Amino acid sequence: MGVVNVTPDSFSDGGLFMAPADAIEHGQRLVAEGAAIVDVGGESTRPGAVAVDADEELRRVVPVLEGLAGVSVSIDTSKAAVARRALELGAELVNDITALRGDPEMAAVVAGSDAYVCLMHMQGEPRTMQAAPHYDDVVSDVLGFLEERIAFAVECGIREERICVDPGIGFGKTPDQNLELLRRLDALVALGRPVLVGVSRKSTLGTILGDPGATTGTVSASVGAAVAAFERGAWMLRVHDVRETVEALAVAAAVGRGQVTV
Ligand code: HH2
Repeated sequence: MGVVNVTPDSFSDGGLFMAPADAIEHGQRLVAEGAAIVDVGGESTRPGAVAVDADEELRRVVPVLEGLAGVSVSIDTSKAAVARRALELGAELVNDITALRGDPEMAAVVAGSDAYVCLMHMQGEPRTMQAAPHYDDVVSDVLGFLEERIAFAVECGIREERICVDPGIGFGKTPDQNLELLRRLDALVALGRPVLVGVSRKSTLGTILGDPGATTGTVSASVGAAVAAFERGAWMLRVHDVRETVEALAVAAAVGRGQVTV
């Protein structure tokens, strides 16, 4: 999954793709580099980010979704109005970092479509989530949350085979908690739903490399994390640097098979 952030303030690429033409070209490039789907988002969720309203989010993403007609697209939003419009424009997946908790109408919008949905774990909300994250056991807590959100989604009429889950790396978690979630990803895989992991360029990677105040991580560190997640059963990786990740995963997969070709 390649990331297309149509935002002025995303943590690693804010402002680079605010012009629709630039965002569209970027999305097409990510597909050419091997992305199976591109995740278009109009609101940053980095720690401390300022919320935007639905009109502004629509203004940012609609021209990009129109320009990416024919490309597999996911919409990164927690607003039902944005998801509804994106689905009309052909989006195949609703990537909701609030796991259907942010907008009371979101579950019905997804249920009324044929779309896939990604349910992500987040403790707190973006503005304050990194203040003092606390868990009894981060893996069991995230697992319990995702089980509850899957049950809620199914109750709302979303078919279980349309649901994927995400541990929400960096969303209300310390670097050690993020690493524990990646290390024990098999516990999430055991839920029986595909697991999406987004660790690309995140600050935990910079912390591992020795900068306690890091706000981002390098491309190489992101690729290392993607391979580690893949080896522990991640089904999709949400990444900014598609070519590098696809090449690394192709090698990791070939080693897993013991054969060059499938
Ligand atoms: N991470 C970000 C945004 N959306 N969605 C899922 N499912 N999983 C993630 O880990 C995830 C996500 C944050 O990354 P980015 O979009 O690059 O930054 P920002 O939120 O600042 O726009």
